[in-house]
Amino acid sequence: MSIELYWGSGSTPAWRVQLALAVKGLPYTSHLLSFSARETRTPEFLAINPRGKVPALRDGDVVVNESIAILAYLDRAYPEHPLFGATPAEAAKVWRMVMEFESHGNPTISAVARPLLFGTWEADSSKVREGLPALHTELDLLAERVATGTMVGDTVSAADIVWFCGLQQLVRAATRPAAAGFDLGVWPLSARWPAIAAWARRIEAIEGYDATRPPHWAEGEHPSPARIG
Ligand SMILES: N[C@@H](CCC(=O)N[C@@H](CS)C(=O)NCC(=O)O)C(=O)O
Repeated sequence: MSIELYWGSGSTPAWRVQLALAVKGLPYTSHLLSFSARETRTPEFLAINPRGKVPALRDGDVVVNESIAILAYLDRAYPEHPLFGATPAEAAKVWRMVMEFESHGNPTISAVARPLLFGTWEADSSKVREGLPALHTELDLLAERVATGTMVGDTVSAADIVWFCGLQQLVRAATRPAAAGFDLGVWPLSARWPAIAAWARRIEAIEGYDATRPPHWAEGEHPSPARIG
C-alpha cells in the first residue's frame, strides 16, 4: 500500500503525523494544501475529510482523519517502532499523556501563544499575562516527565510527538517580537527547563526531522528557530 498525507504548513496536528511517519521510517506521498487558497475546502478534499481539516491520511482503501487517530492507525498497520508503548502499562501511559495534552497542555499553551500568533496580543494582553503561571506549571511538569529522555519507555512515542508539536507552537509565539512585552520566561527553553531542551534535541535528532518542519516557519521576517533544543 502507499501512504498519502494531506497536510498544511504550520498545522501542528499535521506535524504530529509527519513526525510519526519519520519515527517509523515510512515513505509517503505528500499533498501540501494551502490554507490561504482554501485548498482544504475543495470538493476533492471535502470528499476525504468532510470537516475540511488536515491532517488526512489515505493508505490504500483506508482514509483516516484526526491526527491522534492517524497515529493510532499507523501503529496498528505498521507496528515496527511502536508509538503507543510496548506493554499494556506503557500504552496506558502514552494515552494518558496524549489526552493530558489535549485536555490541559493545549489550552494552557494556546491561551498564551494564540494572541501572539494571531495578532490579538494587545486586546488579549491580560489573558496572556493571566495564563503565564499555569503555563509555567505545565512546563515544570513536562520537565519532570522528560527528565529520563522520553515520556514513556526509552523510545519516542505518540506522547512525545504530541507534546513536542505543542511546544513548538509556544516557541514560535515566544520568539515573536510582540512576546518581548510580556516577559514570558519561556525562551530559551534551556534557561529554566534544560530537561525540556535536552528532550527536544532528542526529537530533533530523528532521521528526516528537518523535512517535517513547517516550510513557512523558516521564512518571513521572523522565522522560528530551526532547533528548540
Ligand atoms: N483535531 C484535529 C485538528 C485539525 C485542524 O484543526 N486542522 C486545521 C489546521 S491546524 C485545519 O485543517 N484548518 C483548515 C481549515 O479549517 O480550513 C486533528 O488533530 O487532526
